[in-house]
Amino acid sequence: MTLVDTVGAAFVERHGRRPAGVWVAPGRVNVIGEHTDYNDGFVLPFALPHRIAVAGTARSDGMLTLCSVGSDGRAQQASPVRIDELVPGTVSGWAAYPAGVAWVLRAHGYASGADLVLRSDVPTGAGLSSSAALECAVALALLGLAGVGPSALQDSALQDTARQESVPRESVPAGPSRATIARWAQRAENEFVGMPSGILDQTASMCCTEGHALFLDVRSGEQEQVPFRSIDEGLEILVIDTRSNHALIESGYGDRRNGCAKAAELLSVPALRDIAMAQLGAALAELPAELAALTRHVVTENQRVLDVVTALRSGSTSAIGGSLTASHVSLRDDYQVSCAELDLAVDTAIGSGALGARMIGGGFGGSAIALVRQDQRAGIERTVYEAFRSAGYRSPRTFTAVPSAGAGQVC
Ligand code: GAF
Repeated sequence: MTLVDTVGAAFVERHGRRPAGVWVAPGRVNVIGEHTDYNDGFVLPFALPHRIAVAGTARSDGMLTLCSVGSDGRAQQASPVRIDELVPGTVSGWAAYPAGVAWVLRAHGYASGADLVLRSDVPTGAGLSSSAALECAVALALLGLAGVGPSALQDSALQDTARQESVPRESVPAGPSRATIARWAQRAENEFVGMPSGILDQTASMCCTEGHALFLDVRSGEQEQVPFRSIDEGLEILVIDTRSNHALIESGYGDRRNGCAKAAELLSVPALRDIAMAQLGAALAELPAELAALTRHVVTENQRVLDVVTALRSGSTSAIGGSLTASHVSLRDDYQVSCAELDLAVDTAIGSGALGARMIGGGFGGSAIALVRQDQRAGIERTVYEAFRSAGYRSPRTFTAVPSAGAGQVC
């Protein structure tokens, strides 16, 4: 059974009727552009085929019920909440993400109640953006049940998804754009859940399209779908989920974000995005060492995104390996958000033939990606598993990442 069939069946089992619709939203890998989003910079994610599916039906009493079905088929039911009584701090755990989305949508006039059943195959805690996928899938479900759809839905993405699932799609009246829904989902995470994340993950989930990486200029909001055809060059993006998760995830992220804001203030610019490569030396001289290191990462990482986009536009995926590895070194040494497991994954992949590799996401655990030749992938995976075993770490999970469709309604 597909993810969509499973969530539909779980809905019928729980509610005794078919759902009015099923909506999906994917996790992501970020090719490059890490910790640049909250500095008004550039990012380049692509969507994974791994998704969260939400089956739902509207309720007329303003209540939101949530049930999450695990891969073992076990259901976790959250306490029902009344949407017009939601305030930050009233819901905790996984249910805070969907409740936060309902809270934001209510502020924008979309306040209908709903029964939602969720099922995911996005690995959690792996730095692959399962939280944003959850927020985006729930946002689309609640909007769809309220009778609106995002006005800028790229039908190609939807049709791809519908085709994969072989199910028809209902059309709904236009509503907010995909980029707007991404911002609403981010607001739910920032203000309701309390995690000060940037806009990378939600935009990736809402706006990516099959076969492309999404080049996003966070300041202007401008987007470009850049063809990501590594396969034409016999190359793959191998994801190595280290299955490590260190305690610093939230505090470390917030500290770096505050550090960047402080550095921008000391340099009298609105954001570190405003420091050009040519000004970097002079800027660093004005900053205390710790803030200089953060600034060096952000400024050089923005340049690496531009370099990678240039290479991809000219159809040369093999040329991006050096930038990926340079990004990892910068995140490890200057930004200090890597960890022993991520470094081992990256070093081992490169040592066994990868063209480049880097940690992705917020850091302190989670996943790395490696650009590998297809015919070397199995050998590189074996070497990585062996290195983790020798180091006494949990066995990692690996898979090849294929640029996939963004969020949409599938039936
Ligand atoms: C996390 C955040 F959610 C993103 O906004 C981004 O800052 C990323 O870490 C680092 O690039 O995924």
